[in-house]
Amino acid sequence: MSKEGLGHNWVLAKTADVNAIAQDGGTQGLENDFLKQDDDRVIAHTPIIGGGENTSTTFNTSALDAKENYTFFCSFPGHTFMMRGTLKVEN
Ligand SMILES: [Cu+2]
Repeated sequence: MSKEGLGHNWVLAKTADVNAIAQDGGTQGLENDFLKQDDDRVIAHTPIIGGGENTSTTFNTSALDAKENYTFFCSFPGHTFMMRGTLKVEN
């Protein structure tokens, strides 16, 4: 499906920040990738893409803390609770 109908992205944040980021982003629209612009809580994110599309993002893993809990998720409205996973940092 198109990104307008059923888009997805990949957003990385501290687990404790995920729900607030998703709530704030839900009203920001596709043009903002359903994220509040310049949200300091977002460590990395891709744009929203649709079926058959590819995207990527890069971020500095040395800034991540092994004692912190990180979650990656999709910020498209309604997806955040189903489309998520855990990022573990080991050093
Ligand atoms: Cu999604």
